[in-house]
Amino acid sequence: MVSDQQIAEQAVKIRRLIVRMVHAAKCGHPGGPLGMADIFASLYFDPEIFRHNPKRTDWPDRDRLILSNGHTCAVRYAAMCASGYFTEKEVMTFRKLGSPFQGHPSTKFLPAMENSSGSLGQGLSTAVGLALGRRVQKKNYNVFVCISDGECGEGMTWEAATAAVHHRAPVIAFMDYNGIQIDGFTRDVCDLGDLEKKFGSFGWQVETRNGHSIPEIREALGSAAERLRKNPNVGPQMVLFKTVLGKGVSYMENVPGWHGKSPNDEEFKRAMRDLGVAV
Ligand SMILES: Cc1ncc(C[n+]2csc(CCOP(=O)(O)OP(=O)(O)O)c2C)c(N)n1
Repeated sequence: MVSDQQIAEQAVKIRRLIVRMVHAAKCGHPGGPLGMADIFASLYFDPEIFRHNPKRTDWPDRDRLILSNGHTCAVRYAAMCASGYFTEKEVMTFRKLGSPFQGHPSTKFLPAMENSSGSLGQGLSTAVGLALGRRVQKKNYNVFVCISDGECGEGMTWEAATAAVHHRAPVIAFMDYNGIQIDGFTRDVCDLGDLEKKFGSFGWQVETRNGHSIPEIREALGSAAERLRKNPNVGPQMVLFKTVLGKGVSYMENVPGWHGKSPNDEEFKRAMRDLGVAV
């Protein structure tokens, strides 16, 4: 079985690659991806959570992962690269004209993505539909969806949250709950209130976890995955992961400005040093 330490090491590799990709592109979103590196490392490297095969992206029984907050795709590309889907040379074309690794993912250019995204708020609906499809097909693959706190400002998120409960959709949602969105702290832009209570009152099974504790991430996602694999009728599951935007790069941590800009050359060197690379 893969150890927490091995997953933590993958998370560091993923963070280094995110910083290299966004720096090379001279644009992009480093903050959210760095904040979710521990979660994505756990997903892609713990087979008890997420069943996937880098060599067979069209495997019918694979678990599905919908990325709703598409601007954070650097973390998914980097995690997929680390687990053998792509080479570093390929993902380093991130955001370049003609690259499959667009700044917002597109299934047209990269069929290994399960959804195209960038327009926020849609992913939960997509995932609920896929989860209902799983039940119709009588399959036991799981449907995961990554959403963000900023997306709770989109009405469609709440329409999907209602429908998921009504249909007892076998869906596992997890949130990048960093308290930051494009215009600043969520409490200042549009306070979200108590999201655990809100989703709970809709009828979701909700828990709040530390999104930087590998054991907590594995426990939360692993137990949700097991519950839904065994019984597709237990209803929708939500894990709110408390994360720090920019985690791992000292000057980016919890600074809203790093939602969507590229480090300059000096900042790039500082970031890589923070991540243990001598530059
Ligand atoms: C429908 C829609 N409205 C607005 C935007 C512009 N937008 C891009 S990112 C963002 C903030 C999203 O918040 P969050 O995902 O929590 O940001 P992060 O934690 O990654 O900083 C917004 C409003 C968008 N992409 N789609």
